[in-house]
Amino acid sequence: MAIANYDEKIPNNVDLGDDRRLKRALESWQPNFINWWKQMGPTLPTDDVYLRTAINVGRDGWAQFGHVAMEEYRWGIFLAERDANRKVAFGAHKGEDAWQQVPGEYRSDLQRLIVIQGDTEPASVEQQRNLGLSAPSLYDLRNLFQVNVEEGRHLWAMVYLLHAYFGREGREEADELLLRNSGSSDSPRILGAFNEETPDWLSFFMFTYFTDRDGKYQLGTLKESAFDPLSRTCEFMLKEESHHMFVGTTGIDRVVRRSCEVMAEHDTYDIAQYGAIPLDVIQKYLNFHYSVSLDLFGSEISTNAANYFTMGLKGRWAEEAQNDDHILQSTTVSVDSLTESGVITSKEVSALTALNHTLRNEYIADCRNGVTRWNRVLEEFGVDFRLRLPATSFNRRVGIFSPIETTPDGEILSLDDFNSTKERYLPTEADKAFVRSLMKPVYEPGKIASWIAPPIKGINNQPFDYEYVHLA
Ligand code: BYC
Ligand code: FE
Ligand code: FE
Repeated sequence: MAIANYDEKIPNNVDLGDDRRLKRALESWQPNFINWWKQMGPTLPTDDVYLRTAINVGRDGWAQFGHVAMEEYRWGIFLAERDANRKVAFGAHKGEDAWQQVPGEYRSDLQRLIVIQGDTEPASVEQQRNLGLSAPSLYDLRNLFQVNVEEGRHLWAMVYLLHAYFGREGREEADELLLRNSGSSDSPRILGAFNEETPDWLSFFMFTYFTDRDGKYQLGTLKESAFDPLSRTCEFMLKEESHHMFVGTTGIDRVVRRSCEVMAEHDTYDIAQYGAIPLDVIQKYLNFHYSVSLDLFGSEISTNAANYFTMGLKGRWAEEAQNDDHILQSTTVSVDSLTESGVITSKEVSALTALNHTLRNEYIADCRNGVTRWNRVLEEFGVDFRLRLPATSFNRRVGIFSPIETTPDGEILSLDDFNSTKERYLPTEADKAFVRSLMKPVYEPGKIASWIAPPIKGINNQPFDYEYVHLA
């Protein structure tokens, strides 16, 4: 197992020291990254944070914990170990050796996928930059910063590929990744969800639950890529990703739990007055974040997706576990569709063009697990309310449902009816202002804000009242 080399300016397990040109190119990108981090990264000044840093790519002991100044975090390049016998598992090149270089004919498509993936990583750091100012506890503050530094490392992962395999164009794209900004009117981030705001911690937990989970599924498909360096880098990113989703799952769990406690204490659903978040507001936030995350899967029927698969660039979730020919030229599946008169139905299409839809279904099934878990908290407290995922047709901007509006139950509404009732389904300005009003920072070790329950345990066996962050 290659141990990461930490003597280098850029920690890595890719023998960067042996490639002077590449090393120099990345070292000249590095100050731009640091500059971006200072301009667009976390705004709360800190001395140090109890962070996990990747040190090894194996199963055990891959990370080490310690207090570090965030600007000195060792963002590095780590690829999962190479399997010299790896074969392409799907598409037209199925059975051939995995590629160590980029085939010329696929260069621009592959570069595009890597740029889109890379663009989301710094976008999320930008979206979350002000959250440190209102953290509910030092434990949560530390988790936010952990997510932020790792998303920064995921940007490094994509920039490494662009620099190492895509020549001058790749280097230009790497520069551009630091120039687009979330929510910017003249140079926004590429995908819709990454230009939305994450102005409060309820949004942050929803984002890490629903949007980071799109990351899990997209990285899972890129991990199958015939282009081996992409596959290996995604495999390692997925390891870090599970903590991001843990933050989301447990974050929402703790919000729901606290709301239940306050409801039980005062025997009412009307808990805003007691500084807790009403369940219907939580549901509206869920509706929003889930629907914009569904948009990240692209159109249900996509020739891009079919081509990526056939070319071998992007596989399916758990490709090798799929029980078919892995070529899909003659397979059909049923996908959602709309009739001419706008009625929701389904139709049979080629499995190849439906790959976005198929992946989205895997994602939806995974999302249900969180909802089930949060509903167990409601059950535990004897509360009748249940959280649920809205219909796939609800609040969509991408894909077949984008021309219509529906209720969360999937009932079609006219645009007027939707606009006049949407305050029941989506966070209103008043809801957002209320949630923001609760976001008072709590920086004392062991203390927690009124609207969220403490975690069951701390990070890396430290207690909840550990000094996870030292403020400047
Ligand atoms: N917003 O055939 P279509 C993560 C574009 S998250 C704006 O429907 P396709 C993370 C599309 O580009 C994971 N534009 O879709 C999470 C195309 O444009 P062109 C990110 C959109 O191509 C939290 C056109 O519409 N990784 O890691 O099959 C924190 C028609 O495209 C959107 C990836 O997404 C949208 N939502 O699929 C931090 C993986 N959707 O080519 C990080 C790489 C579509 O006509 N990307 N368009 O100009 C992909 O695999 C695909 O590009 C997509 C779209 C799945 C995104
Ligand atoms: Fe990421
Ligand atoms: Fe993430």
